Amino acid sequence: MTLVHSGKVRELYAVGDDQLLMVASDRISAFDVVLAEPIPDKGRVLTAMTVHWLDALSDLAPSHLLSAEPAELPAETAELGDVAGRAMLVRRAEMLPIECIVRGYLAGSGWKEYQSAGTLHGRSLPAGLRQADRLPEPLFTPSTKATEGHDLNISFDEAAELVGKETAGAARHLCVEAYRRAHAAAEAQGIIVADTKFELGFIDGKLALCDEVLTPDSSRFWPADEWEPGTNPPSYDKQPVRDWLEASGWDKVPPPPALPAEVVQSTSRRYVTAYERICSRRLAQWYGARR
Ligand code: PZK
Repeated sequence: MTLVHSGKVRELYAVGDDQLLMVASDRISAFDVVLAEPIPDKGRVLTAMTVHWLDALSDLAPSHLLSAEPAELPAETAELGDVAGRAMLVRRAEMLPIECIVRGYLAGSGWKEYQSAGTLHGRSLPAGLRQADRLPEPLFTPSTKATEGHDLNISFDEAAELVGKETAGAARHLCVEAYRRAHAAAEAQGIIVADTKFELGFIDGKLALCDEVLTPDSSRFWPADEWEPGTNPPSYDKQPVRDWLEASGWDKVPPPPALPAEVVQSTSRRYVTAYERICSRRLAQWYGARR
C-alpha cells in the first residue's frame, strides 16, 4: 500500500483517491523517543476509543470514519500483516491547518505560560491558580502544525486568519462541546481528561472530526484519585514507562534502555483499563482480540 504519512507511532496509507487507512501501532513514545518494546493492545485501545467517541459524538459532528471492521477493509490491507482492531478506513478530508486543542486544566505549556504571564493563550486567567488546577471553563487553545515536534500556540484571531472566522468559530464550538462530554464521561469513571487535541477537516463541505479522537495519545488522562493541584499529576497511561525510565538513570539521549516485561505489562493494562472505564466497554469485545 502507498504510505502517505508516517507518524512516530502510526501510519496512514492511501486507498484509492478519496480514502485512507489509518493504522495505530503498539509503539509508545516517552520523553520524545519511540521505545523498542511494543505495548500489547495499545493500537487496539486507541482505535476502539476513537471509534467509540466518533459514534458518541455523531450527533455533534460528522466524522471521517468509514469502518474499523476487518471484513470491510480493502483487500490490500493484508499486505500490512495483522492489523485487526487497529486499522480504520476513513474518508480523505481537506484538513484544517490548525490543531484544535481544548484545555480544562492548567498543565503542560498552558501552565508554563500562566506562570510567566498570568495568561493562557494570551487570555488572562484568575490569579493564584496552581499547576493542574481546573480552569473556570474549558478553553479552545489552537496551535499551528509544526512539521516536527512542537507546535506554536496561536490566538483565536490568528486561527480565524488561517481558516476563516466562521470555520474557526464552528471548530471552537464543536471541540469545546466534545471535550465537555468526554470529560464528564471519564470523570464519572475516575479519570480526568485534562486536555485534548482534535484534528478537523472538511468532508462534503461539512466540518468533520478526523484523526484519532480523545485517546491517551491525543489527550492528557489523569487518575482522578491522584489529581492534586500544585503537583504535576501522573499520566494515567504512560506513567509506569516514565517512572521506570527516570529511575533507570537514562540521560534522555537515544537510544533508551529496554523496558522490563513487567513495565510493558503494567502499561498495557493501564491502556486497556482507560478504554474500559472511559468507554464502558470491554476491549475483548473489540476486533482483533486473541481468542
Ligand atoms: C491526515 N494526518 C495525521 C499523520 C497518521 C495520521 N481524514 C483525513 N484526510 C486527510 N488527511 C488526514 C486525515 C485524517 N485523519 C491525518 N495527516 C493527514 C497523521 C501520520 C500518521 F496515521
